[in-house]
Amino acid sequence: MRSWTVLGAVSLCLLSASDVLAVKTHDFKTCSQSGFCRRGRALASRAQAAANQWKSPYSVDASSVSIASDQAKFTAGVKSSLYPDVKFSLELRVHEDGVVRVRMDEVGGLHKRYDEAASWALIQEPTIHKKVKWTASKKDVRASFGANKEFDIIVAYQPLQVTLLRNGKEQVVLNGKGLLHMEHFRSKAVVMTETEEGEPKPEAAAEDAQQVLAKPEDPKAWFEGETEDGLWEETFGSFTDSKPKGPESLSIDINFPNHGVVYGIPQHATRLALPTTSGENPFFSDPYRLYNADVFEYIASSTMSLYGSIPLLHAHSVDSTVGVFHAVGSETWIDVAHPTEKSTETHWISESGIMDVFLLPGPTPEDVFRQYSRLTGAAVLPAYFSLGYHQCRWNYVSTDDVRTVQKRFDEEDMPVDVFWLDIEYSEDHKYMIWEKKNFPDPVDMINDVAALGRKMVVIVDPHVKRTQDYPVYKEASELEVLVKPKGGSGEYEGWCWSGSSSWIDFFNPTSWDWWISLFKPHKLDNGRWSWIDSTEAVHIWNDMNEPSVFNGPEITMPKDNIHYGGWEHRDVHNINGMLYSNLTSQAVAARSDPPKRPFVLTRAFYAGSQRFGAMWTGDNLGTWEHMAVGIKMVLSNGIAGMTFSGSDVGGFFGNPEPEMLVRWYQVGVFAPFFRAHAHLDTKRREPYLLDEPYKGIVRDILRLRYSMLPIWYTLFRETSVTGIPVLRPQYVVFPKDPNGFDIDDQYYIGTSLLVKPVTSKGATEATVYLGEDQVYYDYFTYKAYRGSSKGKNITVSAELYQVPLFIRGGSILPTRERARRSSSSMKHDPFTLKIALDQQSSSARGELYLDDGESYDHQKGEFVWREFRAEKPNKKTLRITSKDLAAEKPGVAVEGVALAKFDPSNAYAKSLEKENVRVERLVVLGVPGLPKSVKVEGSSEELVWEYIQGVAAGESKKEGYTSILKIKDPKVLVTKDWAITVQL
Ligand code: NBV
Repeated sequence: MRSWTVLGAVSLCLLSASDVLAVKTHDFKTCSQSGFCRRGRALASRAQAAANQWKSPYSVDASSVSIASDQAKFTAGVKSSLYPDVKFSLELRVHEDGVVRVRMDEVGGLHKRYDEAASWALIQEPTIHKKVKWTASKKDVRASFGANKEFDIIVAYQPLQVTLLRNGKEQVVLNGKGLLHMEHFRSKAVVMTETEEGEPKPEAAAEDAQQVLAKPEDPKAWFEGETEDGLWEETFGSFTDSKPKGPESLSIDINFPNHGVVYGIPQHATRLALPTTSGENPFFSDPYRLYNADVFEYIASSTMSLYGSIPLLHAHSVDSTVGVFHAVGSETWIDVAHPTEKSTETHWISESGIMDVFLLPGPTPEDVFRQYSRLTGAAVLPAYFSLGYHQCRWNYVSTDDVRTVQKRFDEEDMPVDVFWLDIEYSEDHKYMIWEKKNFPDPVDMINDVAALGRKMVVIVDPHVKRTQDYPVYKEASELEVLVKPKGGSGEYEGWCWSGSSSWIDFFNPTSWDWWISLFKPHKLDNGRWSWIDSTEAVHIWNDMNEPSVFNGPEITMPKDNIHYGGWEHRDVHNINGMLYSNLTSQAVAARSDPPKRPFVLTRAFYAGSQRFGAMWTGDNLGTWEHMAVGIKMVLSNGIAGMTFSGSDVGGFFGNPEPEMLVRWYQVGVFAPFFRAHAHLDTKRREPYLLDEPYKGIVRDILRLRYSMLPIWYTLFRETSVTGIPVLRPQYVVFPKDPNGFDIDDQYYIGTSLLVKPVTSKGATEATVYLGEDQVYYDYFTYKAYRGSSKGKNITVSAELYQVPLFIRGGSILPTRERARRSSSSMKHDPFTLKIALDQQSSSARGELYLDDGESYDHQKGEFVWREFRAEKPNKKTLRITSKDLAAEKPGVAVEGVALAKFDPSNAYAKSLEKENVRVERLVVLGVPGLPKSVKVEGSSEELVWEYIQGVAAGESKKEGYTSILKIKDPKVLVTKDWAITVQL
């Protein structure tokens, strides 16, 4: 193993990646190697050992409680009995939607704690409830809220404890176990000795000597321990963190006495329902760590940090779902325990920052999603092309290579929307500067790709090569917008792909307009550099933004580096990467006038990153285990807002055998972000290189994706308004079915499609859980399966060419079935409606949302939003209708704006009408008998239809091939209201 520190001036690109990048778990801290985590856990162990004797030293000063008369907010002073001179402030607010915000800070301390995490995560300052009133008594202050006053929030004074209840039942309890500890700022005690001449001098302590903190009988000893532990300096490997402000960690227990499962706090490679890390026989020995990190060859089951961090947890039970969001940007560790099957205890330990906890009261998963997205924003409505298939590898090595890959896709009739360029397109890894030898004609290449309606995505990493001939560095240096080293002067220098590098400090507002202008594909008036040899068809990939620093501690930036405002990197580490994708997405949008929707892929993320684009799960391995865990990670990212998420198809490392590659495509096709990618050292594996039958299977998978684009896009409209993720785990769709709480290898796309990708070698069958008494139709064969109200497993065939995908009875899905080369060529294609009748009522419902897919005109009302229904008004009639949803719900149609009125004949809708965009086929599944006639209402003409006899939806005991009614070309427009009547 070669260590980064000995690389010196050797340019990293001279070495092969596998040669230099043997980073393993020992490059990253465990809790016991991190001072504040160790202290936090030690405090928890002392509390546990002391059992009932343990008492939190923190209490609310009753005389200081101040209640705002006109709004649901109160403030109070908090004291710790251990440090009577130290002052803390507490503030509670109830928001309009019932979210409770709890903030605690140290006041008048030696330094200020970092309190800006929420300002980066939140979309706006939440509105405080006007009607909720706090009432204070001698022992607590409390308020009731909710439609029926079902929620109570109680702040007990002595000790400080915050409890949220619903209908008298405890939902969330803060500091119920007494682990709250906000380490106040203090001066370092200097132990003095004497020089030989008798002069006083500070004692030189041995590197790891522990200072006595308190005598055993001192109450500080039982709370904080007897010895100082890593308060003032910390060494890990060859790195020393100088901790100039000393200890400032924050720990708090957040418990859910009535919720037995927790989900969220991505990103970790583990199951969706988080396994325990403490209590009896914990599954993992370390807490879940949130510290954005570039972990090479990450482990498929671990609590180790990965590239992104979202401090949002869902706690779930059959009765309710609640959420906790802690707006903290520093390294955070979270222990999870289940003292009983029906309860959960969590312990959050953060290195710095204030306590800024949001309690999301639910009580359904959907409510929690809405509450969280009102805080941090919903996922952006993506550019339509970005939902297509993305072809990437490290690297397509020349402009001609890109052209050939495009040609091969077309020759093999494989649809694709985007070709990607990894770091080797750039000269010496100076991003945006083309390497001239192999990329002599970049604009021609981009135009060749764009001529066929496709796009390119090009990587722009955040490390900036420190050389004056790189305009990005030169200008950043002149503007003084680079991150500073410890002490706060000069430019921080570290190593990355570009050799000696610096990093732009996006916390510095001076960097913002400048960064945005760099991406303009034309010359700038101010004489500064801009990317003129690029075009609007280029979108951006932000990698390495944890940030990854090859010679830094834990492959990232030293914590004592300094950002704008004098904040240390430790305070903002987890937020840092989000600012990069935020600014990049603004830059990509601003290239055109009026702006167009940008596509930016980010590796690092934080709460709120969903507003700026997509993410992927980083450098996975080409193993079955990684394939399987990728699904769980994508689900987990989704419930924490990052719904536009996917994993590298094929696995980044390794050379998957054809069977594995096929299965990996079957996983990727059902992820919101669908991209194949591969490491520099791997063999080429573009899908057209496969032999038959694999090639044909993958072609069908790619075509399946394209046929389903309307479904994905319609779901993205919903998520961009409600925050409800596109992929929904079993517990989200069936929150009251405990059998589904642990299920994370199958999931729903929206609420209409159930998928169970196959992730094991040699599989020929799969078991699928149906959590309701409903009919499920095989998407491909239309075979009907029946669930049960108690839940039921069915076994289905899953040969290599098959992937278990079901349409849930009661749904209508719009698809576009004509095979095309890319999404842009499908714009005016007709639709097929797949109508899956419900078992009980033989009815069905679905939606279709469409807009131009690239501009922001949808925010001005340029779109089409339809509702399709199938209903049986009487035994003899089945009526299928299309109606305008947007006119009915103008205020909730699209993200960002509340349209007062919707014009159904807006210019976009007219353009579809002009092109005669219609429904060309309806496939009705489960029809209860041979129809007598099928007509469009208002017309006497009998439509062309075909009926295949089989099991009807309502024959609840029967499985097997379903009855199908195929209606051919009814010539009904997608923009118009219409009805088709089937006489039975
Ligand atoms: O830019 C090279 C790679 C990229 O292909 C990959 O997707 C990223 O996750 N990058 C990491 C840097 C080096 C990985 C060994």
